[in-house]
Amino acid sequence: MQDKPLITHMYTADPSAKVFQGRVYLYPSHDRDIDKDQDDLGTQYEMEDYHVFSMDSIPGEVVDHGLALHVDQVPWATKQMWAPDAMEKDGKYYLYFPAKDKEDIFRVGVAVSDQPGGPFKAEPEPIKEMYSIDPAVFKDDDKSVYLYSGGLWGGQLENWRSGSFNPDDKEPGPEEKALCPIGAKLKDNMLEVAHSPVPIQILDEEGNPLKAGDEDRRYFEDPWVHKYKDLYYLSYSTGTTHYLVYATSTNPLGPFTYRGRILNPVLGWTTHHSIVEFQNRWYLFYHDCELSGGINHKRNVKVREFFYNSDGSISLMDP
Ligand code: FUB
Repeated sequence: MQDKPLITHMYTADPSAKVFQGRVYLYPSHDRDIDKDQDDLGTQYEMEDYHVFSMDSIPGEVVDHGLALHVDQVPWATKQMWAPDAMEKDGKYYLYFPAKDKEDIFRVGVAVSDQPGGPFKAEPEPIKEMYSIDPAVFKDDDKSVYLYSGGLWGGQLENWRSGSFNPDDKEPGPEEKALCPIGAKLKDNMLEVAHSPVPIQILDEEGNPLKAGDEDRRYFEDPWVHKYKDLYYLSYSTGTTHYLVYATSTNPLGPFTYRGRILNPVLGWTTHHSIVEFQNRWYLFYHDCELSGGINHKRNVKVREFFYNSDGSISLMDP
């Protein structure tokens, strides 16, 4: 049976799912219903605000909690409020989001609320040392929280190869080591990283780093970390080849070993997801462009239950 769009009164994408207060909360991008030419830098993704959604069961009614944060409420940001994620600590909720600053550089910001549905109040400055797009937050069993980010092309990950932002830094050549997402533990205040972000290495089955030319497997964007039976899973999008794939590790900051594909390409260029356990079942949230008939910047989120194999592997799904 084909999955159905979960939200139909607006376009939504990049669904980060988290369980708070017994409900599953969705933190998606809010795609705008505007006409735009497409380019490789993603200027068509001109989003300017976030709405948060929640459900008490899957399937179930999806509640729209209204405007959670608008770019005009973020002192340092100017445009492109792309894929966010959220985390709870001590009864407060933290929304992590990327946006371009006044110099057109993607930074990662954080905004705080007393409620998982918002509204959120943005910190005056972006998180120091974090950069690029697609922040994802993972809380380990010992309550340590890790923040990941990174996306190629419009996400500017390759522009940081020399250690600071340089628009002339390019992707590595096909035989060179692929670029990796970055990750860092957060301080207890949830507003700062506890150390400089490190590259999250992704290795092949022989222990060699994936190469940039290995486009079926190498990292492009959309990092997501979850834990299943003591193993950490890093899942991500391969971008140009449009797969969702995963790698596993015994450490939340890696190195991870590539394991396989999770989802075949969807209708639309981007593929972006999250994985969450809710009411003792595991779900994959993802998006496609069904509602718009395939317009890349007008997407809709979907959900699918999945099952682990006995060896902890995840079988390939078709959208
Ligand atoms: O929604 C804008 C961008 O498209 C996201 O940041 C990427 O992951 C891709 O889904």
